[in-house]
Amino acid sequence: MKLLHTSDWHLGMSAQGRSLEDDQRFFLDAICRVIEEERVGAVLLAGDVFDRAVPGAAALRLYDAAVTEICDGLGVPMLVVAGNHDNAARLAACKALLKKAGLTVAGELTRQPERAELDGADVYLLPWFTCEKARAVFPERADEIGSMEDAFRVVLDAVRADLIPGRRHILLAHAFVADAETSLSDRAAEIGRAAAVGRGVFEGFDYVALGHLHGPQDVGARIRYSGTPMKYSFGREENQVKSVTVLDTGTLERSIVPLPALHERTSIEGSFDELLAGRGLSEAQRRGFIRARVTDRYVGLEGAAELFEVYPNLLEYSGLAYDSDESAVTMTLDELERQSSEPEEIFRRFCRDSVRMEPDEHLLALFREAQRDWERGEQA
Ligand SMILES: [Mn+2]
Repeated sequence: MKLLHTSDWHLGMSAQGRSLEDDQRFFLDAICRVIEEERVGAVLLAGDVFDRAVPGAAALRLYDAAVTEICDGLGVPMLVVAGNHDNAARLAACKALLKKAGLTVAGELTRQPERAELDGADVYLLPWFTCEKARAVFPERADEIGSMEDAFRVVLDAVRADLIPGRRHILLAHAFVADAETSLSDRAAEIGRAAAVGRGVFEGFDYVALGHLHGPQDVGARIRYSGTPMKYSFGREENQVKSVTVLDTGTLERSIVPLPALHERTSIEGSFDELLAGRGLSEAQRRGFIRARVTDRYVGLEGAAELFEVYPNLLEYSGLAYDSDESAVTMTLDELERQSSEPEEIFRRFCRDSVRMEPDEHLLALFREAQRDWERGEQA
C-alpha cells in the first residue's frame, strides 16, 4: 500500500497581511491529484493543520473541502495528528464520528496512542505534546521525564511494548529532531531548540512520518520530514522544492513528488532603477511573491507604488532608512530659518538630503495641497 506523507499545511496563514487562501487551495488540489495518480491508500498529515489554535472561517472551509474530497470523494482514509499550532481538542472534535467517515484524528496525548490498521502496516498516531503532559499521562514515570527526549522515550516505550510482530510499524508524529535544518517560517522550532529530541528515540519503527520543520528532509534512514506543501518564508525556503512523500509500505521505498506553486518566492536586491528594470527574473518569479531590498534610496509609498507596477505580488520592501546616518541633513537651523519663507524649497532639499530623490511634479503637487490645507487650518 502507498501512503502519502504531508505536514504543516498551516491553513489560515497569511503573508504580510495578505491572505494565502488561493495558494493553499492550489496545493490542496495538487495533493488530491497526487493521491489519484499515485493510487495512494491512505494520507498521513503530521500536524500543524492550521496556523492558529482558533482558525478563521476561510481556513475551516479549506480544511472541510480538502478532507471531504480525500475521505469521501476519493475514498482514501486520512490520519491526522495535532501539531503545536493546532488546538488539540478542537481538531479532535467529533473524532468518533469522523473515524467512521475515514478521518482519524489524534488530538491530545494518551497512554496508548491511536493505532490505524492499514493493509500490512500499522500507523501509530502521536500528537504534539509537552513534558508536562507526558508526566500527567505517565505519572508512574514522571520522575524520569526531565526533557523532551525523556518524554519521547517514555511515550514511545509504551507504543513499542504494543507493536504487533510481522507488521510494518509506522509512526506519525509532530516533533523537533535535533540536527535537522530549520527555515524562517519554523517560528516555534527556532525558539524551542531545547525541545529537540535525538533520532534514537524512534528506535523500532520502519518509518517515522514527521511534521514540524518546514524543509523536506531525511533526519535518519527511516525518519523524514515531508516539509510544508508551499513556501511560507523568504530565505532558505526560496530554494526548497516543496513536495509530498509517497511511501510504499511493502518495500519501504519512497518517492518524492514535487508540488506546483501558485506563487514563487524570490528575494531581490539592487538599486531602485535596477529593480524597476526587473532583469534576471523569470515571468513566474516576477509575478510571484517578492521581497525587495533597494540599496540606493529610501522607498516611500511613491517608490513602492512603482515597484508594485513591476511586481504585482510584492510582499516586502525595504530601502535606505529615512533617518539613516547616510542621509544626514545638510542644512543648519540658521539656513532653515533664512529659507523659511520658501517652504517648497525646504521640501525639495529635504527630499534630496533625506530621501535621496528629486521630488517629481506629483509629489510637489501633494506637498502644495498639504501646505494649502495647513494654511487654511491656521486661518480658521
Ligand atoms: Mn509548522
